[in-house]
Amino acid sequence: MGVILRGGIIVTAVDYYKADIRMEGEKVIAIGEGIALPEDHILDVEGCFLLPGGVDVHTHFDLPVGNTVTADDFSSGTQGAIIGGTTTVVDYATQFKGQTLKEALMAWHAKARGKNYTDYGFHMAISDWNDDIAEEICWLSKSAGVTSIKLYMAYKNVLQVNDDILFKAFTKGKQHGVLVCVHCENGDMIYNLVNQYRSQGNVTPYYHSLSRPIIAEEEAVTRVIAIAQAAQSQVYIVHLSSNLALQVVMKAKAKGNKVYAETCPQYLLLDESYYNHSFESTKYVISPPLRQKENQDFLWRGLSNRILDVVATDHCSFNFNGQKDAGLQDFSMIPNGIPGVENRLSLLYTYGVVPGKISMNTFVNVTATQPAKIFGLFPRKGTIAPGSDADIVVWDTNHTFVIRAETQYQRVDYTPYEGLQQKGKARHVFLRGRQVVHHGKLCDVNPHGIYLPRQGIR
Ligand code: DUC
Ligand code: ZN
Ligand code: ZN
Repeated sequence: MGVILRGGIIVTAVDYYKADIRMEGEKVIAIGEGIALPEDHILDVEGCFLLPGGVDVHTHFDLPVGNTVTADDFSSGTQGAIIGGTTTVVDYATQFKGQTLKEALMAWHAKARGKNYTDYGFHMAISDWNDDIAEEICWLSKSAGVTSIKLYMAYKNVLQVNDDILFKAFTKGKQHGVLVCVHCENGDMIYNLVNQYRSQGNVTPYYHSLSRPIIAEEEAVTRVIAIAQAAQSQVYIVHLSSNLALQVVMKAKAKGNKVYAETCPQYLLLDESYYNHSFESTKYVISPPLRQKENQDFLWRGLSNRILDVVATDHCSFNFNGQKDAGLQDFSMIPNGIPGVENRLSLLYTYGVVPGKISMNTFVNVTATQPAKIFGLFPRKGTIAPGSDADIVVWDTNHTFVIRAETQYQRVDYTPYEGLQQKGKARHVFLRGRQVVHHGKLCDVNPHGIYLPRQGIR
C-alpha cells in the first residue's frame, strides 16, 4: 500500500507545479495525475505546498561547552526540528583536545544513537589539529561518511587555528573530498578587545558585540578565501552575519572562487539593539554577534540572488536561567549560542516569502536543496523526485501562530523569537514515508531517524 498526497503544489528549488505524490516504503515512487493504486491511502492536501523536508546543516546538540552542556540533546533538538519541517540535521560532532577524530565521532554516535526524530549526519569540528589528526581525514571521509570538517579562526587559546593549519586542512580536504567549513572571525582582534573592555570594567553583554566588530569578520572571510584559493580548495563559510563579509563572498564568487556561504535566521531578523546592559540580553549572545539592522536587507538580497547558499540555524541552546547567567559578571563567560532549529522554515517563510523578499523556489533552495547538495546528501535528500527519500512537508500557508517558549518542543527555557507572529506551518511531515507530524503535533513518540553517511565533495 502506498500513500497519495493529493491536490498540493509541489515546490522544489526549480519547479512549482500542481501534482499528486505517491510514496511507498521510504521513497517517492511517482509524481503526476492518476497515479493512485486501488489500495493506496489518499491524503487530501488541497491548497498546501508540498516541500522537500528541510535540511539544517548547522546544529549543536548535546555539546559540552566550558562546564556546561547545551540544553537540547538529540531527542529534544530533533523533535523541534521535525515539528518545524526539518527532516535532516547535520550536527557538529566535536573533537576535544587530546582526542582522535575516531574517538570524537564514536562519542557523537553514542550521544545520538536511538534518539533522533530526524535523519542525521555529522560534520567534525576540530579543536586539536596535528599531523596524526590530518591523517585521520581520509578515514573520516572514506569509512565514516563524514565529509566535512570545521575549523575556527576565533576563540584564541581554545579553538582558534592559524593560517598554516587552515592551509593544511584545505589541502587535506581537497585530497579526500572533504569540505572545510570555517568560523570566520579574527580571534586575535577579538581577544585584545575583550581584554580591553574587561580591564576597563565594561563587563555587561553590551560589550560582547563591541568586542566582535564586523571588521573581524570581514578580515577573516577575506583571509580564508585567499588561503583556500592558494590551496586550490573549496571553502564553506558558516554563519555569515554582515554586509561587508557578504561583499567579500560576492566578489570571490564573481572571480570564480569555489566559496559557499551560510547565514542564519538570527542575522536576517534580529539586530544589535538586543544588546544592552541587562541580563536579558545574554539571551542573544552569539558569535558573530547580531549586527546593525541595515545588514539585514543585504543578507536577504544575498539569498535571493543566490550569493548566500544556505540558511541554517546554528542551533546551540543554553537556558537563560542556569546557563546564560554564567556571564552575569563577565560577558566573555556567557555561553555563546541560541536555539532556532524549530523555527527556521516558518521564520523564513513569514519574513522572506510572504513579503516577497525571496521566492518559494529560493526558500526551498536555501533550506533544503543547497544544503543537501553541498554536503553530499542530494538527491536522496533536498528535493521531491521519484527515487528520493519520501521526506515531505505539507506546508499550510494559512496557518498562523505565535512563537512561544512555553509551547515549543525545543527543551530550552526561552526563544529569541518570543512573540513573533508566524504565517505558514508544517501541517504534516513525512520522514522516509512515515508520517511523524500530524496537524502540527508529533504523532509518533518513537524516534525513527537514521544516521546518514555522506558522499565526498568533488
Ligand atoms: N560558532 C558556532 O558555529 N556555533 C556556536 C558558537 C560559535 O561560535
Ligand atoms: Zn561559529
Ligand atoms: Zn555553530
